[in-house]
Amino acid sequence: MIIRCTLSKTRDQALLKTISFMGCICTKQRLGKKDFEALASKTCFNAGEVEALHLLFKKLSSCLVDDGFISKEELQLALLKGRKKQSLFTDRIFHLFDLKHDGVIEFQEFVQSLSVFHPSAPQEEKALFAFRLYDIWQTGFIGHREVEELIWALLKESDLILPRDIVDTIINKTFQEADRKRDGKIDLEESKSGGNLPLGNHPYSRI
Ligand SMILES: [Ca+2]
Ligand SMILES: [Ca+2]
Repeated sequence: MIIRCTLSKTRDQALLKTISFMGCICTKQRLGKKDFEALASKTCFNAGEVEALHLLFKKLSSCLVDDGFISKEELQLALLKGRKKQSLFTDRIFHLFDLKHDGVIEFQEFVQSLSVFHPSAPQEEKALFAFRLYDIWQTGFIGHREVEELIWALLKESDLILPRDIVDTIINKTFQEADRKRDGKIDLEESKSGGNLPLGNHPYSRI
């Protein structure tokens, strides 16, 4: 009996290993020049840049589990210089990059999302990204509390220490400039028409 159980366990482990290996093969995309060109045509990058992003993607998506996808934990490791911890800012970035909302970032989502940070990306796209980043509770507008939470998270992750009154000044200035209707919240329309939301020099812009 003991021998049978052991044999069965070994067989199951071997089967699991095979399945997981097959899973890796199935999910990892083998991309060629045409794929890079196709993605380039939908984004602000050229085919060479998409190919370079593919190398970066392979590195990021394999840092914990080499499965062809970037998990939230892998994004955290990339953005937070190897520190594995929960972070509001990374959560928001992951949420925005995971366009299909299936819990992982695939290569197409990675390239499409990073395209927003390209210098030639339309200002409207940049404003929409920043708006969705700050609209933490997805209410369709941004309140003081959301800007405050995100700025503190951003500062913490960048190892920057700023006194509270300076952070308050940043928030107040943001609202003075963006909240044109003076109702204490920033909607998408206000955000698009030039209300710059503070993003700072967070490492996400350098990945
Ligand atoms: Ca992975
Ligand atoms: Ca996804």
